[in-house]
Amino acid sequence: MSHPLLDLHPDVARALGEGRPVVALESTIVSHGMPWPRNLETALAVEAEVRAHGAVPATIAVLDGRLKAGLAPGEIERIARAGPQMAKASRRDLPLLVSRGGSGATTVAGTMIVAALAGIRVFATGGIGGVHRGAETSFDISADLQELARTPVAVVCAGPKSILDLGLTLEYLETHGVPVLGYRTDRLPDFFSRESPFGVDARLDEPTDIARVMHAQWSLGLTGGLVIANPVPAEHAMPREVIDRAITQALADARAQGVAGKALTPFLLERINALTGGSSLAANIALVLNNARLAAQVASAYARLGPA
Ligand code: PSU
Ligand code: MN
Repeated sequence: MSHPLLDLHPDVARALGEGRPVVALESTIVSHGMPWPRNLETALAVEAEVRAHGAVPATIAVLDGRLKAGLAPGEIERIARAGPQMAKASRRDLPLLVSRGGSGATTVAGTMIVAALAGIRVFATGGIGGVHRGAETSFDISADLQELARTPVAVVCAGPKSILDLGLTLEYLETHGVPVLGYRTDRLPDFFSRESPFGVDARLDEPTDIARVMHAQWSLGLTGGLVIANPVPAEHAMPREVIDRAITQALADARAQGVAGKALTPFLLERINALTGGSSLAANIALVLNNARLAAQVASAYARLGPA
């Protein structure tokens, strides 16, 4: 699909025109989710993983006022080098960046919006935003959830990170009619570990089964997205006590320093990386690659089903 504010990378435009599989990738994970230079290495490796599994990667961002679906390596490097200096672009930030000619790295919500404009239906990331712990007083609920409620893109992730309130996140998704599908699991993975105390709506064991649910959802005119929860590979899962201790400490630090709003999630991610001495970074990289692979398989299966 073309839009006057959107630039499609030529490879992405060609694949979409020919009905071949494309996988959207977010850029906040590059700017705010990982430190330089591992962020650049990972972003390039994730693109390669998508290609190796038969799909075309479309990393999404806003650069100099233009929405971009598919970046050149130099553009990914620009975002990676800028790190947290780059604006974090969710739904409410897009109009400001576009009107000012600004640049921003897109969150899950921002990426879904641009992917949908481009006609891309599958998106791979690490973890989604959700309902924060204490949201009953802070009202901090990620715009990612509202986007999943309204925008037709399937998001492959390793589950919501347990910095969030997983139970409330699932309640929100249920209220808004967003299916939460477990890939080869009955339990909701919580990013660093393969299982949380919560279940998923359905377990699906093959990418084709997932593609069929997407196709049915959109054929029915149900316009929102889906969560495809793919557990971290077993060899990279982190011991529950280690990660719980880091999360408790990170949340206490955020409270003590009065961190809130859009700064909260990046602050918690960075603190957890620091407190776990880099082992959480290794897990993060492994699970993003794992999600890129599944997303490429789902996009391929979805492309075979034809338009919904
Ligand atoms: N959770 C993670 N890793 C991430 C993010 C969340 O485990 O990188 C990023 C994603 O870009 C997500 C955003 O869309 O944080 C959510 O931010 P907020 O809670 O401010 O909506
Ligand atoms: Mn928030």
